[in-house]
Amino acid sequence: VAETGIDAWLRYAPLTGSSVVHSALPNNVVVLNSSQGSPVYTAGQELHNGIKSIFDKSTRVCYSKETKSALVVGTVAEYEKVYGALQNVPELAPDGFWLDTTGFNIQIVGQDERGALYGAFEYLSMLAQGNFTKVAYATNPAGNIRWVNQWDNMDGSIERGYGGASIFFANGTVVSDLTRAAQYARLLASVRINAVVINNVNANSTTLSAENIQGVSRIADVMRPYGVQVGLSLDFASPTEGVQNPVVHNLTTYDPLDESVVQWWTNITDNIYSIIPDFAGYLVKADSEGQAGPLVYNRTLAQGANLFAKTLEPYGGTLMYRAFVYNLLNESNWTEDRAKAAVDFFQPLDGQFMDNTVIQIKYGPIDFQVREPTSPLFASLRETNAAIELEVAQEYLGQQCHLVYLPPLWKTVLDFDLQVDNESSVVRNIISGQRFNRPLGGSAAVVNTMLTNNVRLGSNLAMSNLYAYGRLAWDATQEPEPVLQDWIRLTFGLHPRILSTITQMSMESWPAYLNYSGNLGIQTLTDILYTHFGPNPASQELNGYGQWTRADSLSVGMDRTCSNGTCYSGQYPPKVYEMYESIETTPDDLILWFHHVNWTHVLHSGKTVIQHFYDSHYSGAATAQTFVTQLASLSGLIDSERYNEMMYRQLYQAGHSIVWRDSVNDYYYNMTLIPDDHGRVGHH
Ligand code: GCW
Repeated sequence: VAETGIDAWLRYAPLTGSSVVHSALPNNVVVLNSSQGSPVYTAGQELHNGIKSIFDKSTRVCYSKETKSALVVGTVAEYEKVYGALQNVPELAPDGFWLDTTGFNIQIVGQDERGALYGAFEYLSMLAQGNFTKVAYATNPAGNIRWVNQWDNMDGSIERGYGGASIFFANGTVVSDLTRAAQYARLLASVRINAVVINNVNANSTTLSAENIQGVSRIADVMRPYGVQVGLSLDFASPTEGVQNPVVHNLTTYDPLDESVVQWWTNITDNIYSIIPDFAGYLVKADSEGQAGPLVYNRTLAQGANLFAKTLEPYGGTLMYRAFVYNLLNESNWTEDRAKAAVDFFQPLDGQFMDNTVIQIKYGPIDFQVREPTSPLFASLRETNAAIELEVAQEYLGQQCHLVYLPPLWKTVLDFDLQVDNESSVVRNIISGQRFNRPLGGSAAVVNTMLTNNVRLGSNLAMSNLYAYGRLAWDATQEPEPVLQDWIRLTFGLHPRILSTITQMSMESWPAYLNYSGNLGIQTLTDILYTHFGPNPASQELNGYGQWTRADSLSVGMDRTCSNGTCYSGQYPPKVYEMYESIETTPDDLILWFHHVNWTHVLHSGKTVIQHFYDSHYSGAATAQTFVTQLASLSGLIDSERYNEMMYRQLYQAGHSIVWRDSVNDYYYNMTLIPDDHGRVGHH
């Protein structure tokens, strides 16, 4: 029982009434040319174990050609060596695979070993969902970067505190029991994530000690069988911080153009690759929120990035360099705007980054808010690789105490057309590398995996976000709802009431959270000074963080127009700029992001801004109340361990949504003294 649920969506629960299908499945699994511990070997084990678990059917796993009908898994090269040329298989990209269940043998063939493993997981996902249709198709990833970022600290804590204890680190070193790390890699591989950056972007140079690199190598060892590579976040100032590693000695500078600094990082990178030959690369947060960086030495961000990219290049390693760079600002200046920072810093450097470098861009220009416009930086880098940064960890979005299924939010950005040069420039086609013909690109997501205490991400329902993240990183054209429904069936079984209920709750959850937190593009209105949890609209103002709403008794919103404001709108290509510059064509849901208006301004919807606030806070909180009754309708259909954990959180969300509703409504009522048309606000 202690392990219940660690398998998350890989439970492979027994399917009842499937004996017909069971006997139609081959008795043999043929695993082509695999050594123990390789992804293809893992694929064979997964197929054997999954089929055993779903159908109670024992297959025989063998490692050479079978004359009897078999489930054959391997790479294209091995398959063709053993069985001859594959027919009708479209071109496969790295990590892509071909799945054909129509013939004498079931073919699961990867372009590489990782692709073969992904194909095995895909086939098992079909079987586990009771989907026995005959299929024959190839699938390739939309981007080669499909990474997750852990914000784990060396002391075992996780950035911002709510994520529980790290599964990688404790007391300054890598933990000795890496069972959880391996289980995590298995989950990630099943949704085709190919790398994990294991330490916080607010990095600590002690990660680079000889002892810790050995520890990182042990993590890489347990993840390798799943085709998941390991990467590290770097502290830019490491050369001056006394790193305990005989390959380097302490310097008095970390200037990226200083020869001794270049040598320092070269030694570190060489050392890492000598121990971890398939190391993924580095992630760097520099010159941001107190982190050191090249600007300290008047060097450009590109010069800072290239310092690392050069050392990685001989090994095929990737540098992810974060665009999250901004300065504290002065609120009394009407035209200062943190939202402009990323383009201001990075656009002038377009073309100066090396080809193994990817600029990792948060989806919106501020910081993982409940709704933001698409970061204009995606339109500004044409000669530089780009990836989107999402956040599974729900930092500002209820921290997994609230159900918020995030893909509908992510899709507002992934599907947004930036119309660069008046040509279709949808974000998902920019990050895939397709739009600007870039060699690298993709997605990264911040994940606070808490695989301890028998609860993942601290919440069973929150796991849908990790699952869907992987699915969308592979193919962002997919819709949030069918992806969610795969997850529901894999996690909770095939009962139709479970499917419809959890679908409805999840699909209603982001709009509900949006409604009872920050509407109309005003941002989340959560506390931004301390906890990033719970309502605190006042915290947006009177500080340099630049998340201002500029609310007063008469009016609200950031004027980001070029005609009268910060001219953030001017960072978009012409068509998008025109839409946001004009109040007439700005959609209601971003009106306060782009315009400063009276509280009595009438929206396209016909409501005033203040009445929209009052109403949506009531309707959002009302929806959250229904999550309790919806979930209650599943009592007895889900094991009590998971049901109780979910109900505990839904009761919390129901109560906390009312706290949100009343805090925000009262705050603005007290500020404006404008009565609610329905008489609910301001009378208690
Ligand atoms: O939102 C902010 C968080 C920081 C985080 C930072 C970042 C890792 O408050 O905790 O630091 O974003 O993304 O770098």
